[in-house]
Amino acid sequence: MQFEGAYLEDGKGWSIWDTFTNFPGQCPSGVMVHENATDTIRLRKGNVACDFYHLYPQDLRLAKRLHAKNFRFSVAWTRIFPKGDGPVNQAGLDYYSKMVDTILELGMVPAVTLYHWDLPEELQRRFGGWNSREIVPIFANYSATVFNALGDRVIYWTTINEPKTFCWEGYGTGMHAPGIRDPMQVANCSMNVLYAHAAAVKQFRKIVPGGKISMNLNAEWSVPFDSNSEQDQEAAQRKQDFEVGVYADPVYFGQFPDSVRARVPYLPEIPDDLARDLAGSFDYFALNQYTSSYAKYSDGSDSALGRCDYDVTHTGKDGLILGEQGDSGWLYSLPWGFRKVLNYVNDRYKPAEISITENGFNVKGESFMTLDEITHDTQRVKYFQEYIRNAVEAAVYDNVPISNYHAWALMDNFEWTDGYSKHFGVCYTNFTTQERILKASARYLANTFAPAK
Ligand code: PNW
Repeated sequence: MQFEGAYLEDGKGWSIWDTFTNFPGQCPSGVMVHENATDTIRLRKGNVACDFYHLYPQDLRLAKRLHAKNFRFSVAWTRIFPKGDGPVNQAGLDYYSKMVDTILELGMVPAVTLYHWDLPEELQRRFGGWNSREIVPIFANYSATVFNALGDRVIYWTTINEPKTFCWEGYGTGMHAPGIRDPMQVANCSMNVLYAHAAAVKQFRKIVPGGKISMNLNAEWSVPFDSNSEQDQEAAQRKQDFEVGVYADPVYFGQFPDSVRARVPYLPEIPDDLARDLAGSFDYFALNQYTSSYAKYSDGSDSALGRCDYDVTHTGKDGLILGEQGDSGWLYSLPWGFRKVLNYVNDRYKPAEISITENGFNVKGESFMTLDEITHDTQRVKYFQEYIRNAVEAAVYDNVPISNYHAWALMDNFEWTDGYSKHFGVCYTNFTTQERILKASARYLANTFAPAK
């Protein structure tokens, strides 16, 4: 969705993000994608985006030129099953098969994500998408179809990207597609994500015996607002429980965290059969890490899965701001927070390996800058420099088993509800000409990951 465009080509079906962007304000929440340019109709939508669908051979060469060793992409469910299930669209499978071949020919390692939020619209209409258990066998069937098509060449897989983000924003706040505001549906979504992951992994073991699979979880580091306050310390842990623990604890420990069970009465327990299926279903831990925040105790009348009994703030007790601010309201650069999160995940879950599947930054005010200013992205260079150093320190001094690092993102792309107003690329994308122009951060990563001479 964020890169491909070609939203109706070669048999692709309609996704909930196609609806959200092409019918602005018509979802239940009434939320509209941000428009920041003159050509607002085109820019609100992901219909064209980076046109990666057509331009991927040159974009993959670009990644290779920047010394990328790994290339992560997601499969659009609607290209494989235009209506979510039913007849398979061979053109979609062929497309991703060629993509994998191209990545391998260039000597890079592909990592495939099956679900990065673009649910087939038909499944949302038929039974409410992730709100219904009906999604589980349908997701497993879609996954099996892709495993069969690419499993002979792809080792690294993830089923679902950032369930916390899309369950909460899609079904809780309505800020993302399908634009629903119902805390109950956040709980259903989270539960169904776990069932769907477990069902997909069962297929995976049969079809791709040598492969490795996981789920991409996003984790912030959480600093107690007042380090002397026990309540704030507990709030910081609670934030990890609600954001990471909801998905990782059932996999590693067979149950939701206690703090979550105590506070979300309408969240069911993990039944034994699900716990059994989830056990061992993360061959590695796929971590998306961007930011950190202060956690502060609040008596939380807002008792939903997305946020509970804690407040998040970016300004600390003495007015101290936690790291340098990015362009997105939630994004603050706290390099040592990265090392903390890596250690937190390693200590709590003891994964065999951690693959960093996303890490990146947007520069404050970038969409209002001249091209010259954009390409001199000192703040982003500094972010990568310090974050990568902290990952290396985690690996070397703390013995955290980090196996891969994927920067987010190769180029500016469609940033969900922020449309084209927020830029995470290390290459600038000209959305009119589809030209990619290297920013300093692209050269920085290229130098950092260049093979030793
Ligand atoms: C991720 N947070 O979302 C998504 O996986 C990407 O699709 C997206 O483009 C990228 O990060 C940048 O936003 C996140 O609050 C959303 O920490 C929120 C957070 C982290 C990642």
